[in-house]
Amino acid sequence: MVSLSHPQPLPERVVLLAGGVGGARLGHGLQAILGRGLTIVVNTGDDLERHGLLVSPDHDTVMYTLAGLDNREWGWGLAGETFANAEMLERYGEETWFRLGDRDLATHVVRTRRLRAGDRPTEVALDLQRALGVRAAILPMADTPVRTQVLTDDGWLEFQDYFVRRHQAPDVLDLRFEGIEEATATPEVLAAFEAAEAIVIGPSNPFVSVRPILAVAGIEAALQTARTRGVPVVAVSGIVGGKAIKGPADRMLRSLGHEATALGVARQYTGIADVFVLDQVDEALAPEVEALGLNPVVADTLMTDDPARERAARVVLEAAAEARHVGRPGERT
Ligand code: FO1
Repeated sequence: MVSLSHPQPLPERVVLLAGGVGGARLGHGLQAILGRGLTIVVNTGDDLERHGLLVSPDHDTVMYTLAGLDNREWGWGLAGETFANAEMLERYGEETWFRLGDRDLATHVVRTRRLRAGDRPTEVALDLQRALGVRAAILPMADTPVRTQVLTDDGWLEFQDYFVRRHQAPDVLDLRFEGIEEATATPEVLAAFEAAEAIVIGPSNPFVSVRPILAVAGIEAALQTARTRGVPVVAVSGIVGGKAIKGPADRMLRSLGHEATALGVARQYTGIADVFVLDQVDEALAPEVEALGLNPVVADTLMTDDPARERAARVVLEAAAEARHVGRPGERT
């Protein structure tokens, strides 16, 4: 058990691995404390093309959240969004099951124009973020396309077809990341890991948000190299009381043969994380998390509003500071 007895100086340069909503909320709390010291490596496996435009849902969810523009009701998209364009697209017979709001559309128009002009996705992403006043850096996990697909009884489905169009109804029996063989960590991602004083794995889905990031050539190696340098890796459970805060992670854990608990998530991070933050409702699981070789930290992890986001972020940073202090990380587990 990590005792938060005497406060250690908090890490100032932090890398957060994030998927959608859960990772975005923790990132928002971390940015409030770290500002430009925060770099978020975001999953791009959920990306898709709609109406000829490239949409990057996890990146955009994180960007809007860190810009303070996020739609708090849905967890994705923009606050105050309207859908006049979607209504017109429907009149033309376009499929609008993946609904692009009028303001959100500007993001995809600018992104697509610049990609067609030959700009790198990372440069485009950083410019979009700066325009919205985001202080952290949100880096795509790779600059080449990766597309997550899930195997169901209806065969292999593109991620958003499964997630949105079919409302996550089918059980997920397997995963694959199309294009992952060609994907390599960008110079910006590698530089962020080299400079990191702590690495955080957000409360995102371990399979479709975190695993694609770690599958990009060079990223898991960069994480492990940082660990041997004494940089702690702190993972946060997205499963609380056996339920996913948002999305299908609990069902996916079960359908992929794991237990849908914080312990089931912790098992995904053995050999990767040094500390595992679980919610107070799951306190009884702490000894079993410790038995996996992860230092359990029990805290209130529900990020219902901005102060809660910052509180959760501070817990994570204090746990990292403590872990770095006791020289825990880097021990070959
Ligand atoms: N989620 C939905 O459930 N329905 C939608 O129509 C939808 C549209 C959408 C448009 C842009 C965007 O960035 C995200 C959008 N999402 C929608 C959420 C998205 O499917 C998820 O946030 C991520 O892919 C999961 O991390």
